[in-house]
Amino acid sequence: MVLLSAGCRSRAILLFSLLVIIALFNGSAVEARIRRYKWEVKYEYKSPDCFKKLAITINGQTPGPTIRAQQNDTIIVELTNSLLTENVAIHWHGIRQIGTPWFDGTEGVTQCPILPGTTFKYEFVVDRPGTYLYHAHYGMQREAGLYGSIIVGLPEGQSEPFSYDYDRNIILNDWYHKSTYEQATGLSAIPFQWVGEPQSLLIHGRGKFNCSALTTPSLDPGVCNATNPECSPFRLIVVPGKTYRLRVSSLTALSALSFQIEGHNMTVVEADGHYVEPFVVQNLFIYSGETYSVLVKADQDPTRNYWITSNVVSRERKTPAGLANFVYYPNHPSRSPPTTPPIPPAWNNTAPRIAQSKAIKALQGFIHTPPQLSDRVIVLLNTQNEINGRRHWN
Ligand SMILES: [Cu+2]
Repeated sequence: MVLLSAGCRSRAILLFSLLVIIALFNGSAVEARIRRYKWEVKYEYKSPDCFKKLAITINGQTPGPTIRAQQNDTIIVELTNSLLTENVAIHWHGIRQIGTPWFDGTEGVTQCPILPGTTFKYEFVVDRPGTYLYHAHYGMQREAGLYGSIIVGLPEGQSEPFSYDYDRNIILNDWYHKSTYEQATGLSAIPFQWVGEPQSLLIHGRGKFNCSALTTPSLDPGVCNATNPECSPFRLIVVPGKTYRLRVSSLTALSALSFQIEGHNMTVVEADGHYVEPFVVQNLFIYSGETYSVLVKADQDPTRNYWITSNVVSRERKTPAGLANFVYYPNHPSRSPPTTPPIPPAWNNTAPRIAQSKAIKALQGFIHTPPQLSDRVIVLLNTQNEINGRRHWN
């Protein structure tokens, strides 16, 4: 037993308290943080592909701001609905919401909608590293531009099982000139009225519609203006010799896409928030709701720029390619590549798409083996029926 005098005891208590404080402080330096966002969601006129229409923005942007966090951080989004006449809810796509199912954002299922003029606070933990998305889960607001990225890095001091110099992010989308209300009216009409192919493919919220192709030209030159800076192409600026981790995700309404960077291979290292055994592709096939990370090395002729393209696959191509620029620093960013954009495999060529699906395997060391035996079996029956002139899927 150790005997301490009163003065010594108080010093010991002080020392102990200090140690506890230091331990807590050190712990909090490497452990989870709280990341707060204040979002205002509203309708604004935007010209993402040079054609002016109402879009839904977050703090004036579509795609919305990127949420960047580290594993186990808490995300707090205070969302104010300024849509005036519409409810809203946001789904955090790929976030497991362990312990917080009420913040999953599926309106009518896990929460009441956020009413116009009100503010709702989402609060959840991002418990896995990787590339995720968020998007509206009310009506067809996602198709009106209410979506964005969630990027979750590893905690300080840990490193990914692959190396790169810079981390960049691109969201792909398709874009219709009809309002989501016109689209929904046709889709639910008897007989069903097909909405048709999208007018444009957007690369990180930017596309280029050929204004002279408007079927009903407008007298108002502002309706479609090819020189509007809002539709200048997205530019990914790269430093020669460096390797980029490019996070590519898609939130299309309809289109399956092929994504390509002219003259550059892409090494797939992550799919939907899981590390995968690396494999190399020229075209990355991506379906709505998917996310990938690819490694791209800027190892081509640095005196010129290159095309980044997105193209429809699975359906006959009626929408022009989405185009962006892969710019080698210090070339001028607005300098167009001297070539024509590369052509992806034919829309109905399924072989490379199947090959990509087959190549996706969990990375050794990161395999979550399912249990050998199931404790419960749930059989789901999917049906398609005509009921009162409408097609129903259940
Ligand atoms: Cu989703």
